[in-house]
Amino acid sequence: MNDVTLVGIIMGSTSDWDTMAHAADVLTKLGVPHETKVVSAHRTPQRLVDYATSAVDRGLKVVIAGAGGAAHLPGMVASMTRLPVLGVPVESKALKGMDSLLSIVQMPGGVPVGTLAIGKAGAINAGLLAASILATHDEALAERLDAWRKAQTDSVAIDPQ
Ligand code: RP5
Repeated sequence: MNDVTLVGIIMGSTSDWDTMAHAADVLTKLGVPHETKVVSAHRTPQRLVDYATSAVDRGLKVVIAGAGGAAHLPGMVASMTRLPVLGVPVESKALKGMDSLLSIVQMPGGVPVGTLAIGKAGAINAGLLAASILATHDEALAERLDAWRKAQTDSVAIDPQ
């Protein structure tokens, strides 16, 4: 995409991509310029600092951060930028993502992370929520989002079988 990147989708590992790809897919469908990067809070801490502290100056408007296990990535990013940070708990093998969820959702008051559901649903909704935030100041995007929701509504069968 040639337009200025508005949403940064970051994740702690390449193993998170299968989940976080759903956020990217939603943003692609809605025509929202975005980027995807691996930024690990514990394996690449300097990359995390550089990403979070440069996000505003680079023109990003929303950050979506997905991580699993002791998922401190969203909270650490939020501590270093005033941009809205949406956290996606990635499903972990050992605890099915409950560890990721509790790590992300229980931010002490003062540094918010908007936490979504565990896994695919959370990634999809993070993409939609990022688009909703941007649509408050982008009428064309608001119309695309309305159309997306209408198509979803129209696709729901009334007959269960
Ligand atoms: C976290 O640890 C990542 O977000 C990932 O969900 C989890 C496992 O990472 P890998 O060991 O698969 O790289 O940092």
